[in-house]
Amino acid sequence: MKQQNRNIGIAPYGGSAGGWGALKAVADALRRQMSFKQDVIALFKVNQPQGFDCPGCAWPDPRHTSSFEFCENGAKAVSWEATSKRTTPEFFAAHTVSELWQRNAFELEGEGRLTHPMKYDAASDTYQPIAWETAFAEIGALLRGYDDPDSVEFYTSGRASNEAAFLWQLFAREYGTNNFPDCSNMCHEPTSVGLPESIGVGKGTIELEDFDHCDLVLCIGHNPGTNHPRMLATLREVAKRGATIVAINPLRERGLERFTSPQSPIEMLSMSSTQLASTYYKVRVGGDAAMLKGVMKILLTMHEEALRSGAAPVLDEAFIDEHTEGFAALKQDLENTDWAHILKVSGMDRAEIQNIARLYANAKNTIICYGMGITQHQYGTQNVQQIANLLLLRGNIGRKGAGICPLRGHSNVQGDRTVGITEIPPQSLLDSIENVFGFTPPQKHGHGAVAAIQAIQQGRSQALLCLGGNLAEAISDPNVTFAALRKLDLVVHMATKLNRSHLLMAKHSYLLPVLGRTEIDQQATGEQSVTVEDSMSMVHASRGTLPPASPHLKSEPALVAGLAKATLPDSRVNWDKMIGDYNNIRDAIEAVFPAFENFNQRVMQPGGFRLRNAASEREWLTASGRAQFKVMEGINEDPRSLHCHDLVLTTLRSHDQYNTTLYGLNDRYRGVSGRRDVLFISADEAEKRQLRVGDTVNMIALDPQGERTERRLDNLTIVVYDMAPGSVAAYYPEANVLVPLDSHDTRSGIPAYKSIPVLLEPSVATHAESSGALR
Ligand SMILES: Nc1nc2c(c(=O)[nH]1)N[C@H]1C(S)=C(S)[C@@H](COP(=O)(O)OP(=O)(O)OC[C@H]3O[C@@H](n4cnc5c(=O)[nH]c(N)nc54)[C@H](O)[C@@H]3O)O[C@H]1N2
Ligand SMILES: Nc1nc2c(c(=O)[nH]1)N[C@H]1C(S)=C(S)[C@@H](COP(=O)(O)OP(=O)(O)OC[C@H]3O[C@@H](n4cnc5c(=O)[nH]c(N)nc54)[C@H](O)[C@@H]3O)O[C@H]1N2
Ligand SMILES: [Mo]
Repeated sequence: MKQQNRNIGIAPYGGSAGGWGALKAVADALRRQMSFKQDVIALFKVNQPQGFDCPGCAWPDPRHTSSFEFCENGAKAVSWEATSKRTTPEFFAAHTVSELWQRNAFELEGEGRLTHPMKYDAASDTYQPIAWETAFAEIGALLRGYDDPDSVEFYTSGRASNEAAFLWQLFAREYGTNNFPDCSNMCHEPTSVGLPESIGVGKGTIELEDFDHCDLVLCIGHNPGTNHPRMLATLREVAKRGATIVAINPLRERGLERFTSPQSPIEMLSMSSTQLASTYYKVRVGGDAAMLKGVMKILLTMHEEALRSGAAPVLDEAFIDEHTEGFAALKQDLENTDWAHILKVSGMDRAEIQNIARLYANAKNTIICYGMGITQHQYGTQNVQQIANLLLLRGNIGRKGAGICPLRGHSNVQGDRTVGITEIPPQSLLDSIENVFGFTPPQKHGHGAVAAIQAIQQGRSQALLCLGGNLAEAISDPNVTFAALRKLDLVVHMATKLNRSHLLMAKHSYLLPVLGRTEIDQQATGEQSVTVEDSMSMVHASRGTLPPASPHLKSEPALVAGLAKATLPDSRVNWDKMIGDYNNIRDAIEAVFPAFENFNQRVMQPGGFRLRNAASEREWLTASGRAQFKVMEGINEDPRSLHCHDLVLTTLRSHDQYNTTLYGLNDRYRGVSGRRDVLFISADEAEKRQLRVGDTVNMIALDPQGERTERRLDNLTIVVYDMAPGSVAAYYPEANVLVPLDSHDTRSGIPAYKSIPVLLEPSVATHAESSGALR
């Protein structure tokens, strides 16, 4: 059973996050992608008051950014977009779509920026150039030909600016549908659904400055060293101030432990680092609600003891009385939850949970940050609401230095929602659109991402228009999804680079190239800016500085307007006026959404402005006007975890990846290089199965009853990693084959990408003679 060299590229990483390794990675990325002159200009303008918003992540910029904020993965995102490589008509002529299908994501996007509008020709199995006007006319005619507007899906990925997204929803609603599948449905939908019920707004409540005033930051289920690297600078300040950071994550992530700031000459030259999290708790995958309930259960006990002994109360009773409802029900639920379950499902010791509760009880101001480790579960919405409960117990919402901080994904995913990308539009939005534009938008709720794929699969939807993204690869169940998309009548992709979604051919398929954030957007009245909203409700302008990758590109707003004009000859919207000067789009946004009062004026201030967030002022926009303690439904925890399948798989991003975009094959901080075919497992779990680093296994998905399914991922190489019991981890999107389309949160519809019960079997390569599961 000996292995030959299967452990190549696997070696523990001993350094801190950031530091020289990050600088080297940037230099490598730049060398591969762009010419020197461009990179200096482009990077210098990232997240500067006059520059463009970094397409990397939605972490906010310090107010009035004066110095260049270095970020490795931001630099990779910029250089990936500003590359000098091109995917031209000649390239498409030389390669059939079937041939391109054989390439991996890295190779497809690695060809560089799309340069011309293209249309698929089935006879030659190639994409061929088409004139913009012809493409618009053909797509418009097809869209006009469908009897039911609800058979068309309008997908949005979160890079679209406020201006593009606003026009997109206006076009779709005038066309007659609320079908808005978007990347948010796969990302922070549990936040958008759960938080309005709890605190009346579906967003985070803090501002960046709150980190200057907190005593405790709990980081649950997010990996900032990779996904929000600029957050490390904030955490570093928090740690240096002596405030406490606690990480709760099944995997030990270097970015939460130690950081060498490239901005600090001392740390760089002395090769030293700042310790971030003081304590690191390895919760079992899917065990967060159990852990949170355990913490709250202890707080209740501590509170009662304090009252008995005359010590200071642990819960903020005045806040609970004045501002909340549902405390009695929560208390009841916590009393009914037994410790055996909590410990089994969370995979933690009672002492660990007690320690978190103590830290929390002793902190005056607490911020809880969370990411996909919380949301992408069958019970994602309830997970989010348990976090809100914990904060409400000590009045930690709506005051300085305290609050909830969902780490948003794409750089404008939050803004897209704010300006109307939602399949469940509130009546106020529909009324506003009618008042401002004079057409009656559809009332019927539309499809989110999973529902859209299901509608396509069942033949109820026949057209899919994608404003960016890579829906087919991002969503669960690629086998079902790929087959479904190939049955479409019409597919239109608006994109910067070639990806797998573009190779799933419908009867009529168009691939239309767009300007990226980094590029100059020239319209009738001159160069235009767009706007974006970050994770903390700050809206600011973004203006590209580089010449467009090709003279044939259209900006996203102009492209959407072109489609709308060709589809809706009697449109009530003056599309040309909107496009001629984006100030007109912003005026329209302001007319529809009163929160954008004086939009054009306020967004020109350096750093932009903050959208009002009622919960941060303790105004609760819930039905009763109070914040709500929400009890988690059903039995106490995620019933799937409660079965306590031996192993639950979570799917992760590597350090060299932006969602489905692969910049490279390394995952530096987790000690993996040059490969992605790995499975992370703890030493104990590996030992139990007699597995060692470099062994290969096949992974089979189980159904909720624990029965084997047909879904499998073969020949994964074992990486023994410091992580929670009962948990394994593999990379997204490769592991999406293990997630059935109907495995999602019933409340928000988010696919359960991070709680997949699995079993391991020896792969033939390693254990030819043995069979049977490695339970
Ligand atoms: N460079 C880069 N930046 C990005 C992205 C990118 O791909 N690359 N993607 C962007 C997008 S769209 C998003 S949504 C964000 C994503 O940012 P994150 O939320 O950080 O995303 P993930 O990598 O999916 O994983 C999050 C963390 O959750 C942990 N985790 C997994 N399962 C569980 C669990 O059950 N419980 C707990 N407590 N933790 C768990 C994992 O170990 C991992 O550390 O980043 C954005 N920024
Ligand atoms: N298993 C598993 N699956 C997941 C996740 C997970 O953690 N695990 N995470 C989920 C999450 S959080 C998200 S957000 C989704 C991501 O889903 P998407 O947002 O659909 O996917 P991306 O990979 O970000 O899209 C990349 C493509 O966007 C296009 N693009 C890049 N920049 C621009 C631009 O400026 N304009 C336009 N028009 N196009 C552009 C390029 O063509 C590129 O190929 O995936 C989800 N899927
Ligand atoms: Mo995301």
